Amino acid sequence: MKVEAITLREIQMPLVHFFETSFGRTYDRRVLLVTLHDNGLEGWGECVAGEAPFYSEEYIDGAWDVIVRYLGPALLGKTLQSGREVPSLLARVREHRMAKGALENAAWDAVALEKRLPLWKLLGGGQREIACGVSIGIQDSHEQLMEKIATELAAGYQRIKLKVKPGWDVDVLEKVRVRWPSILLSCDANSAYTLRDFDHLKRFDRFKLLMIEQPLWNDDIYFHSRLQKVVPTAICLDEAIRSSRDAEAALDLGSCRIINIKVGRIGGFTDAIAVHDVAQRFGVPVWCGGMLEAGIGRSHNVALSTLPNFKLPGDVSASKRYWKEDIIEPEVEVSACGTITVSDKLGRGYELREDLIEELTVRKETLRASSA
Ligand code: OSB
Ligand code: MG
Repeated sequence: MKVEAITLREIQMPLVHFFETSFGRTYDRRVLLVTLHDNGLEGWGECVAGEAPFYSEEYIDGAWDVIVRYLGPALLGKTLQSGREVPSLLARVREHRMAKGALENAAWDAVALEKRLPLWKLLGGGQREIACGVSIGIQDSHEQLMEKIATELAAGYQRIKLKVKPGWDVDVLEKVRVRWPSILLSCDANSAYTLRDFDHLKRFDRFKLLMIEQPLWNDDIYFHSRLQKVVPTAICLDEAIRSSRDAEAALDLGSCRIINIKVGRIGGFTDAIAVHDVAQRFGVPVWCGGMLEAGIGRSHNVALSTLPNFKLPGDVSASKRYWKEDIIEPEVEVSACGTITVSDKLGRGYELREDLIEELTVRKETLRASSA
């Protein structure tokens, strides 16, 4: 495809229920969508940067700005045979991985249509059923949390992940384990603990968790290796793994025994696949994380999850858990046994509801190749 123009748009979507992590509560999402245009051909990408720089340093307004000023101009006018060509075109800009990932994934989305292939096939995937878990945020009360867990288990989800932080951890996990002794259960701290908490984290062992996700600093690999040496529960890294080099360092050091792959955090499909491959080489399973995505990001996560080393249930769940109406048709749906069936359709496999997208749009800007 030739990148003749790039459209950025911000859509605003209220969450069905607020989502709270150790770094804060979100009620409404502001989602940046990008479109690459080549005549009639369009590729769409979703930037997973949050509203504020609390999960990582990226946030929607920063992503918008860096795309308009630097990343967009670096792609405009270029002819691409593959999404794999995008990272090197954007490499001059340091970091800004979520912004880069949105553009790169839009290129893959377009190339899949151009080549008349399902995106999952183009990515090298093959699993036709994706195992789904859910991530359940911190609630106002234990009762509310227990009710949510019961609802998600009844819906069929295969793994429950609880957000934890100091003060919302051992008591909560204890209660959940007493009521559901044998469910697949994990927790995610989003960097809420420090070196002083090693003994505290050791106490999580009795809850037989599948993993403890990112207990220490967002940018740390070394101290997680010290922690993993003394904590029997498997540690999973999320925030700290931004590249295949990070994955290799973490696995060499023994910092984790599981990796959460988020394509936005790593900066696009090419490098997400590279992380997947490193983990596979080490015999370490990966799973697909989520960033409260709308339908485009969600469908891209489904496609990525078809790669062979996605061996644990991901945080890729049904659209309706987050949105009254998603921007894709059909919405992402999860079966009663907690799986998503992967579509055979071309591209991302889900049509866009362009009227709804237009209705939700609060700003829009189109960048064009300067006619030379
Ligand atoms: O750490 O996995 C995380 C949402 C926002 C920021 C960070 C995280 C999350 C989630 C949501 O856990 C998972 C989902 O999209 O369902
Ligand atoms: Mg996480």
